[in-house]
Amino acid sequence: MSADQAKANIGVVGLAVMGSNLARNLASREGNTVAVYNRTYEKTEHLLAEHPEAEFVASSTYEEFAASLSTPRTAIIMVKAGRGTDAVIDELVKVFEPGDIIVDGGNALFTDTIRRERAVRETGINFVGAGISGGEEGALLGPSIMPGGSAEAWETLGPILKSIAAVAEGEPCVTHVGTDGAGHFVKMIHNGIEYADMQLIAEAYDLIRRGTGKTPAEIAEIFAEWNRGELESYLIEITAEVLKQVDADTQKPLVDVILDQAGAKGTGAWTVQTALDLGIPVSGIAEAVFARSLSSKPAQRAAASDLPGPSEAWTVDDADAFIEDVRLALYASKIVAYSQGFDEIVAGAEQYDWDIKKGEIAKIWRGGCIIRAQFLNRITEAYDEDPGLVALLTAPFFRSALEQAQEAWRRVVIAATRAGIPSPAFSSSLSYYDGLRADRLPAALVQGQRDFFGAHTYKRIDKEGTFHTQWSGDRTEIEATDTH
Ligand code: NBP
Repeated sequence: MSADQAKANIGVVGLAVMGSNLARNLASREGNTVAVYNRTYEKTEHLLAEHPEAEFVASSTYEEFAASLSTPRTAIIMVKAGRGTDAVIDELVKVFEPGDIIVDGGNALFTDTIRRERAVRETGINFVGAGISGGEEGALLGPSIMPGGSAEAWETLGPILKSIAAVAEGEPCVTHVGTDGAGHFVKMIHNGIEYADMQLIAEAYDLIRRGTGKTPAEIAEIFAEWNRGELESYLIEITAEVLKQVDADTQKPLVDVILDQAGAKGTGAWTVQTALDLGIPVSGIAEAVFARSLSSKPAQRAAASDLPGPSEAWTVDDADAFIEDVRLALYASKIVAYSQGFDEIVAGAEQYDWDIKKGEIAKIWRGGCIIRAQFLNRITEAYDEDPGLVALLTAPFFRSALEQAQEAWRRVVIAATRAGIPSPAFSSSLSYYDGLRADRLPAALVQGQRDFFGAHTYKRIDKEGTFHTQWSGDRTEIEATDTH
């Protein structure tokens, strides 16, 4: 940076695909001058050469970078999550001053963000963990942004983030989610729901293809049609594009040439691990994570490939009716995935003492992120009508959607089971729905078993208190308090 360059009002550290696009997005907004820094300076030079119009203020050291920013300094870190983030924070803390703001826009685990926020706060510097969704296109044109951190930091940061966020129905897709790790927590849940949504769409495609014999290009048309209805969403839209694609080398549908082993970067697994700790059943998300794991076990799949399946071949009698059933099953299972995701948000907010507005979260996911969908408006309405809603799927709108879909949903799961077609997300979502609505669950028997082998006690439906049966001998029941 030369001495005569203007001071920048915002900085970006980390100029790989996300950081450079976010820096360009910031630079394109009125009134912003953007300072940039990358560990490997060649990347900075490359960005400057490619985008002179952005008028970046570049630095090759952290000291220069800090000096290039007006105070209070604000810098967004966009580096590989984990050790890279810690390394950059350590450097920034040395050159920043109390009142400055460090934002981590990477995909950090929320518990790391809680730890980092606590440590940085001791220096008087504000630390904000902000989930940023939407991939490289979102970073450039407008992402959905989920910032945590203090209310004081949000005051400075809010206007800047609002200026670069996606806009949905006239509203910027950013809100102050809650303190410390709340933003990264909500981003994690976003990604978990994304896993479930993608798996459900994949199952729908597989069932239609195998049940009706339609080609990927024909199924692309079906998805394009669905995208004009209640399933309208980015993921349905891009699914139609992917299915339409023909491989230039083989002239086959590209989807038939792609190796059927799905990768994962870990945020889906975090969602499930956290849900296990919080005791929240996110079965749709978990099955989506496990389906990717199963797909990526070629040795086991090869060894099991000659295990028997159903003896009869399967085709559906009425293709149009079956496709409509699959659409309804997809919609119902999607409602379950979102309901489970929001359950986890509620449990996380309770556990970590965050005041998270569920309706606001659904609103900021309407644009700029991978799970953007029409459907999110219905979620906002549901929480606006009843902020204490105990389960999203019981809200009037979703209740009636499930009522309309449930028979079709069952037909699809039955057909898939008979035909030996894996549909883990469809079927686990239906089981969850049936479990939740059941008058009585076999959990009573589980309690009996637990009491039998471990004297874990049980409660009764007809009396207050805690009980234990003496399973050997005369099998009498005693109030558990008497056993102590
Ligand atoms: P990467 O995750 O590939 O990280 C590369 C960047 O990290 C480079 O700038 C690299 O500097 C820097 N870096 C590393 Br690696 N270790 C460092 C260290 N010890 N000190 C300083 N810098 C270090 O970049 P990305 O794909 O642009 O993603 C950035 C963040 O955004 C990640 O946390 C990612 O999870 C998140 N995110 C990505 C997407 C997406 O679609 N890609 C979407 C949403 C969020 P170098 O040039 O010197 O190696």
